[in-house]
Amino acid sequence: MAAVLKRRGHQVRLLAREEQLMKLRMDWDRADAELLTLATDWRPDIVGFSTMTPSMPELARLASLCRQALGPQAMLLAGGPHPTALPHRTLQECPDLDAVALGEAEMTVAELADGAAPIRTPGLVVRNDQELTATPPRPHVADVDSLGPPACELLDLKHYATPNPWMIRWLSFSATNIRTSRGCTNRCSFCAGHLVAGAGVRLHSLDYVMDQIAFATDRMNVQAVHFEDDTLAADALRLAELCERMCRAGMDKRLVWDACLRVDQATPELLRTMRRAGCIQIEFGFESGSDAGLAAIGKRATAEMNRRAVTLAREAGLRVFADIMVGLPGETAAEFRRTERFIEWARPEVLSAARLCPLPGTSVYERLSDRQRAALKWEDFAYMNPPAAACNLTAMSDRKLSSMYRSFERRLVRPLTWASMARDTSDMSLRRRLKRRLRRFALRHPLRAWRLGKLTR
Ligand code: B12
Ligand code: SF4
Repeated sequence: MAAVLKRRGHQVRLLAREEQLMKLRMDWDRADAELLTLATDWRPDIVGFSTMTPSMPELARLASLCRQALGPQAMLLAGGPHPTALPHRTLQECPDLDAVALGEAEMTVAELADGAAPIRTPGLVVRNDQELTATPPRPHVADVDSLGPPACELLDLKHYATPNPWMIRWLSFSATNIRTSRGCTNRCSFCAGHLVAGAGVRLHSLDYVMDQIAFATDRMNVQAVHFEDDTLAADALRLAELCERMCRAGMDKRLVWDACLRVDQATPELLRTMRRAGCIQIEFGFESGSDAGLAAIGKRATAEMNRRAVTLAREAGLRVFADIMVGLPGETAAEFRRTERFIEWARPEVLSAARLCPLPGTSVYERLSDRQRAALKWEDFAYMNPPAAACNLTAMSDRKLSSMYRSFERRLVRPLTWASMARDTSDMSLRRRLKRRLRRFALRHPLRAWRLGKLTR
């Protein structure tokens, strides 16, 4: 959105709230003060908030702060998957917002910034006095290259290129993310990806992708790239061609990378080609080790296909990143145990296990009763907070599900994660950083270090 606005001659500032809070060591008051200073010094005509479900209460608070600072003239607008799913409710919960953009909004914000009246701009729900009015839907941008490269220059690139174990999970590389397509080949019942991307997959050209890779290596100087596509292998031939072009450009020697694949897309040839081009890890949305569980979420995969994908990835020399979803609709204790056995067998280098959250706009959400919907609290949609007991969709009691989930975390998720982190030999790995800190401590306080050593021996 920022890139499109800039190309049309508008001035844009980006405030990445997470980056800001990290830099301010989570001092929320200072972060708010910075936001207010930016708003009052710069006095934007439009303030846009990008939000996901857990940050909805925060959106209402920040919109109110901006309204107080900017008065009624500024247009306050929100977008993202959550407002797209529930535009009217978003406007009711955030009384300071003027409008909500639905779906992809590069062209919507561009037209608004050019001066179009909101009520005549497709892709919005607009607050009009006391009424909420939906404008006609906006079609998806067919040629995604036409939007241009992201306006990375608006971000503090050094901050993002600092080595960290989150981008290529549990390997501390300096890394950035690149998206080569929009959309997915499937529509799982818990996934909200289609709300913004729509049906099907739209691909960036390989020239565009290679330019992004060159930006990552030459301008950001990173060691690794995380391809952020829902699935990088939506078109297997194109992915093989991308790998070939990366090898020809010498990127296989300069970069390592990882990507998401669906298990049905894993073939020995494709995985080997990816490995040759510098791929080190594949993220698979296995979700469950049981056929019934996979069918319940419309995954279009089986437990056998999950096992086959693990075997093929290992044979190609790739690390396995397993996404697991616990609390699937109708899940029984026996099915949960099948998932545990699958993980015990696969022993993935990365295991991300989450409890299913009924995200607005997904078929899981649509199937909730009014009582269950009323029990939802948006802040509970973050990983750290378990969803409300009323939203337990399994065949187990909430107590049983919670205790099985806790034991799964204790027995498998944490040990596998610690083992993976301990194996990270990169320069910024947790182990090395800890050793460096201990060495520094021992140099400064030799007596205390000696005593500590005696105690821990
Ligand atoms: C990359 C990613 C992340 C990254 C970066 C997030 C980010 N800020 O972009 C990280 C890892 C941090 C992340 C975290 C989370 N994510 Co995430 N993530 C994604 C992913 C894979 C790609 C997002 C993307 O780049 N899309 C491509 C661009 C073009 O689309 P977009 O970002 O949606 O933006 C367009 C529109 O939404 C709209 N728009 C967006 N913002 C704004 C703002 C304004 C003013 C306007 C007008 C329009 C507008 O216009 C944009 C351009 O077309 C999506 C899956 C997907 N396919 O989208 C999930 C997804 C967005 N994530 C999801 C979730 C649930 C989460 C978490 C809540 C998980 C958790 N439980 O902790 C956290 C929340 C983090 C937070 N800060 O709130 C859900 C969102 C569902 C929802 N209802 O909110 C998705 C859809 C995946 C899913 N499970 O279905 N995520
Ligand atoms: S395969 Fe992955 S990205 Fe595609 S719909 Fe399912 S969960 Fe979403």
